[in-house]
Amino acid sequence: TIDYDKIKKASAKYPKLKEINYTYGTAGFRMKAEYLESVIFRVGILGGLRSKKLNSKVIGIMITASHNPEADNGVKLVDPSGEMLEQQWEGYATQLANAQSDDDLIAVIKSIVSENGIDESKEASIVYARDTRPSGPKLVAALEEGIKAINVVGGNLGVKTTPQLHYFTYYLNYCEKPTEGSYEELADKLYYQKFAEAFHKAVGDNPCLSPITIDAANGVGAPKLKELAEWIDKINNNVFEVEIINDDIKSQGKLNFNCGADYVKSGQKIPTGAPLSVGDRAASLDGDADRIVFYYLNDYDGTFRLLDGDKIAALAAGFIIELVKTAGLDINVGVVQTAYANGSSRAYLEKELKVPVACVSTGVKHLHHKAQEYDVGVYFEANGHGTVLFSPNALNKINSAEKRTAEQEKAIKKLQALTELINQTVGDALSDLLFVEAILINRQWTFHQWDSAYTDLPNRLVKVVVENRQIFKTTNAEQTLVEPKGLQEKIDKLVAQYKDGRSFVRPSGTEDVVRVYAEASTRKDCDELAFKVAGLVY
Ligand code: 16G
Ligand code: ZN
Repeated sequence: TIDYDKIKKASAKYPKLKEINYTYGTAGFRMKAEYLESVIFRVGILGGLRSKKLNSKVIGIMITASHNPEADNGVKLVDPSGEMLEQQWEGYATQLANAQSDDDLIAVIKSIVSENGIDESKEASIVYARDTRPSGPKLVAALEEGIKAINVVGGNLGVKTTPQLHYFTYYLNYCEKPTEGSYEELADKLYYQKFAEAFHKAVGDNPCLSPITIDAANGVGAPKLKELAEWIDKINNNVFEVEIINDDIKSQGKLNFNCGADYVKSGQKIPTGAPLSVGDRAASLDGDADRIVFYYLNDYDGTFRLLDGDKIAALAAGFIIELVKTAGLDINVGVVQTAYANGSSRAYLEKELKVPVACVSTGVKHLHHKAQEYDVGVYFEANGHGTVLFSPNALNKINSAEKRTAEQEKAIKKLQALTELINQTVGDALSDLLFVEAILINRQWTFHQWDSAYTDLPNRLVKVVVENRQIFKTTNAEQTLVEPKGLQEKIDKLVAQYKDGRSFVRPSGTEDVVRVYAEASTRKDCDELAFKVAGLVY
């Protein structure tokens, strides 16, 4: 049961910083690490309440600030299925974090208990992990105090990628509960085994491609990918050759610094420490290994070519649609994007692949939920976060399909392998890497061949610092401003002056800025449009 006195006493050690107003946003709580101790203590309590509410199912908690600077940190909760915390509970998280005193905190807990009819006597359990940030251990200690205060069983997974935590949370709830071994080791072992085996199945006996260089952003992806690659090699060491760079997780100040997926995507340039030559294949992970973007140098002029989330979606959708057709299955495939998806990628998906495309608001949970509406939902944000969801209906059809010809049988087996190779709980850089590699191996494609499906329109993303970003209100998946009044009409007028012009303005969910996105048929036009729209906003 819940011992409120115990919570109150424990909470006294983690007083809320008076002047800060916390918000559980798109990526959980995220800020300078020194402001987070009280918040993370309270998140431990919230995890306990959530687990009690859901009949003792295991809740996951991840301590990470992803691609943000090393001095930042953050925390998010993961629901039993491995998905993001349910929206209503984000509000509870914010309320708990902002309770000013220990008494206020108790009052908020009691109100959550009564609003949800929570049975206080229910058992509860939580598993938690952190990335490689130096502030991690101290924050884990605060989390453990919170977990203890509400009398919950906690399983420390140690240092893990965010998607590993999601997957293990799902595993504990929906697969066979392991009876021996430490959770910390199992969360690695079960993960490596699953994805290594699925990779071999998906690759079949196709010849392997040239080595790939992975920039691990000096984060947790480095040691995890190294071990995963060893598991793959143990089965057959002739299939996948990876060289990991930016793998220094010991030195301070290196995490995400001038490297990683976010650096490469936003700057459209090569990370430091990556001497890339024409003919090389490379990719960058972010600090918690849930995003990946690929790149190479064009062989005729040596220019940098980015294969971002849009390109991954096109590759994945194209291959899956082909397999579904060959297999003769009645399964619908859909793609979900955000407004940041390049206009050319959407045109390619709709016109060439003839696949329905939905556009939703920024943030993984929006994409994930929309993707669940299709038999097979492919979702990727342009920044490299995404996955493919196979509905129970699709899995059923794939697993029970009649195999009339050898060709059909092959296609069905391949589809089965793909369903196992993609981490369906959340976008996962390591699983996505293997997924992309497996498709390229099956197709025997170079990066250039993959890239040639369509050409991105020149695009520009700029940040505008404004006095109050809350006054910017959007609709239509963030593509249209409803407030401030009149601004959208002005943007529309500007956009109309440029060939293939498109531009939208939205308040950031993670930074105190407004973002302006623009694309147009030429670099010059696109930059001019972005500049002019930013001028309207400022
Ligand atoms: C968060 C989101 C990411 C999104 C980004 C946009 C999750 C887990 N992460 O990092 O998907 O692309 O925010 O940031 O949902 P912005 O609102 O500052 O543009
Ligand atoms: Zn991340």
